[in-house]
Amino acid sequence: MANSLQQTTAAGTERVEDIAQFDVIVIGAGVTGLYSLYRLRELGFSVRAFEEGGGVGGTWYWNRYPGCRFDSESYTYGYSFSEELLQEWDWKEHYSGQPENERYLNYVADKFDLRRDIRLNSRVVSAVFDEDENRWQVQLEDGHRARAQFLITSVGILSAGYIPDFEGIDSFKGDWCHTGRWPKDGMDLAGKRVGVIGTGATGVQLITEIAKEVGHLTVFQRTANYCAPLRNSPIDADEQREIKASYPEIFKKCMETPGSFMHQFDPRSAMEVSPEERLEQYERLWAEPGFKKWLSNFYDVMMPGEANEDYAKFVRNKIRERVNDPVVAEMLVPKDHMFGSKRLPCESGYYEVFNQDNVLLVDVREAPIERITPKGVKTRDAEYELDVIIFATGFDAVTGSLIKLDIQGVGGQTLKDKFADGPRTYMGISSAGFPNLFTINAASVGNFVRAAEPLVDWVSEAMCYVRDNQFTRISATLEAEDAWVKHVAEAGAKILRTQANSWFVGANIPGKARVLLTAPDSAPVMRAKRAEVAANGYEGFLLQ
Ligand code: NA7
Repeated sequence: MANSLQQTTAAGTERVEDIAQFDVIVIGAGVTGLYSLYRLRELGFSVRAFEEGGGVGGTWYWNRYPGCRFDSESYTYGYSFSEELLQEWDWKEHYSGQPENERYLNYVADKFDLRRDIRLNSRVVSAVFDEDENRWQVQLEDGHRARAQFLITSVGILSAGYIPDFEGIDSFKGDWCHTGRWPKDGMDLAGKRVGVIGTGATGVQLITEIAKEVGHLTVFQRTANYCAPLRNSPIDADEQREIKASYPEIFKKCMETPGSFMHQFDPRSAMEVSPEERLEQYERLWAEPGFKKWLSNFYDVMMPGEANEDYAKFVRNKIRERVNDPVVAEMLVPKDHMFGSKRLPCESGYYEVFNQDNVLLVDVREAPIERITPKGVKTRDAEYELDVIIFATGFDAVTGSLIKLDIQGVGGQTLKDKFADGPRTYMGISSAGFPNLFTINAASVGNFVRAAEPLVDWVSEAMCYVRDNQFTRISATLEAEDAWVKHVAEAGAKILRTQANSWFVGANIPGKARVLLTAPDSAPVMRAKRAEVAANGYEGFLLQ
């Protein structure tokens, strides 16, 4: 019996029939997991969600570091499936903060009575496909098991935290943490000597906020980022009414754009217009909130080439204008990667932090961190004494959280082995040899909720198709998978996101294969492709 699970375990012999059985197991109760649970239940599936955290919310449960907030407009980030929910929920700020976002997802869980099918504090340690029964068996850290025909990994793309393998972390006498595991009770930073390693979107938000209370702040920066003002503000009563009245238009706009954000590119090239007109547009958009600065700008600002470099120069000068010390300013000006090739942090006073007397910027590209000592951080050039170290060092994106699940498919093949040279999937969703597994976290593109809803709808319909046609298995064919992997490499090579060393291509993790981890195509193209696949009887999938 190849790979079938005889239930002789360390705990004794357990009959398969005694293990909890479901139609679908969903791993993760964040934005995508909650909607998967809702949708699949509506379609008559029995579902159980396992969530590692002590509460629902995923990203918005774990990332409770000071300053954590949306960088896309709050009202584009909510679920669209319930008009009642849309009308009931008042987003308080244009770019809502983590506490409110976590409250929102808890509100959704309560409103739709999702909690009864969610098991919290449930870390999945393995998922094994039983080839005889065509069912996945999921094992939790606490010994609990469950079986289901389908398995959905709603584990997020940025959830496996990464801390560089610095020697000596355990010898540090002060407190330390990774931003993605910020303690629920907070960290006591007031008046302390705090060091932050990392200046990505997370570091930028965190540094700006904690600079208000720490005694002294040392920022260890390896790569300067292009950051732009977020310009957040509260939503007043008139705006609230307007937002609630225009949800259909807001969502329609989002669905038409490449990343499902509500901003449309200007169809003109930056290089087609006069320098004066170009600058006028750059300045006008710079004064606006959020992503408009680049997503409503000339279309070629976000493509490798002359327009991109022209805009990069504009942003570099904006940074220089805000920092008093010209030497520090030059350290904060990015020069080694194209504008937009890394995710662009939005900030609310980040650059002014470096004008404070109690803030020190340390260039750890010039003098890398050698180790953590009992007293603090030792770089090639100096030792920095600290009471607290915060690792804002990012995530093992997309595949990291999948590999941690120890997923074993047909013939005992592990997803870890299969993904050794980068993800091998068809459209991010399915991988040959892993039947009835939907790697939904690897298939999202752009604004998360806008991407998640149609994706979950598609996967749910695929499951209905399997159920209604009495199939037992669905998985990508090897041919479809090969073609998709080739497409990701070829199309991916041409886009901005693959041009820098970032989590988009796994380049932030030493030893990880350098491959675009998401689809290279826009959200509308991906939705159209999935619709075509379904219309053609799930072309590219093997149905058994
Ligand atoms: P990011 O964007 O991956 O940023 C991680 C930061 O940590 C970045 O500045 C890294 O420098 C730095 N880092 C990583 N390893 C080291 C070592 N060994 N030494 C010094 N500095 C290091 O993660 P975030 O959490 O900020 O953002 C992730 C996403 O969350 C973001 O894109 C948004 O979509 C939300 P590097 O740039 O690699 O030189």
